[in-house]
Amino acid sequence: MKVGMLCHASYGGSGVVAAELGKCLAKRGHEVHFITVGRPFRLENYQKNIFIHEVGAFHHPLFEVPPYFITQVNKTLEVLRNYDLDLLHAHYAVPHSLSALLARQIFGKYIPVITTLHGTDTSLVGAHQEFYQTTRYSLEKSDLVTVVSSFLAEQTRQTFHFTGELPVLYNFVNTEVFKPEVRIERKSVARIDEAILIHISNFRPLKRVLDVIHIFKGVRQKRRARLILIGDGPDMPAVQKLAKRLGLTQDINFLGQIDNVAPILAAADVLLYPSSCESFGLVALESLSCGVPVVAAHACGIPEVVIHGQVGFLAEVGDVKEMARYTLMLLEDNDLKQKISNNARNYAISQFNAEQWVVKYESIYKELLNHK
Ligand code: GMT
Repeated sequence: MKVGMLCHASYGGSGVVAAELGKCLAKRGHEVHFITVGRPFRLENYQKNIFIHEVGAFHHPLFEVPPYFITQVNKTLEVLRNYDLDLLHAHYAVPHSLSALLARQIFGKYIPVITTLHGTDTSLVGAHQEFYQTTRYSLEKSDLVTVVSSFLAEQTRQTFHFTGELPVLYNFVNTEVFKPEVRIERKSVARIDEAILIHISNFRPLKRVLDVIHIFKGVRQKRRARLILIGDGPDMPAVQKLAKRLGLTQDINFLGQIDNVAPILAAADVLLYPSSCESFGLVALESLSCGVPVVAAHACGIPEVVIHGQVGFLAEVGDVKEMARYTLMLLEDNDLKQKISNNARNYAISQFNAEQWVVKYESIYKELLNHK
């Protein structure tokens, strides 16, 4: 098959899922054409069967902001005309779903359009007044809409009064990249007597990185520990200020944006993931795949990924005391930590391995093409 994949290239789970799906499909012999602004960060190297078509930014004094939507439709149309694609797969509804539908209409020949919803496209962006009608329209007109969790299916039904099918295709992980064996030496990031806690996100308010600092404070009061923060974003200044106020700056490694997180993640003892909502929580899955237990909030789709008591622990959103207690429990009981860590790795391999979910995407594509 020849697949046109529309996705965001910036840091974020939806772009990661699109890139990983594209890589797996390409390995399975399909031709994958990414249509994005820039190179999705998980598409590092040249790979056979993968093509990247860059949506340019058109600057003109007349436009206060470059009209991204129109340039993306044009680029998609150009790819449709030159590469004889079989289908278009839009990751993240806004605006990719609508871009794919409009490009198909201008192309004048029917090919299936699949939209995969990732979470914020439904909950934050799509539901916003300015985007609501167009997002709803693009869901109604897509040939198939898939979601990354049951939580997101329910939320989409409620928000958009969507009555069509909404198959859940869980996100997946490359368990050969995210595995315990790739870990860096602990002593390269922490002192020998320090437990290592880690958090990775885009530091948006929804990620509650301030909670991470409070949880760390709770742990740090009881034992030596180091917090590794990966990523950057709007809450970074507040996080740095709080860390300073609590006297924790010396115990925190602020690493900023890092592309290849697996070796550092795998060296950690616990991932702290207190988001107020995650439709799925890809970072949590990557952590489980590395055999690193997750302490998270019981919110939205997170319990579908992090099974409480088996691969990590969940507490109510904002309950930093309980999250610190769970973290300490793991750090202080070696047998428990080892058991949860083994469970986590096995669970990621059996439930969320890339192969299993990519085959599902492939069969959905085939089904749509058979009904063409
Ligand atoms: O979480 C973000 O801010 C980024 C966002 C995205 O679209 O890239 O992540 C969403 O999609 C990921 C991949 O499907 C999910 O793992 C994240 O849970 C989801 N984020 C939210 O629902 C907040």
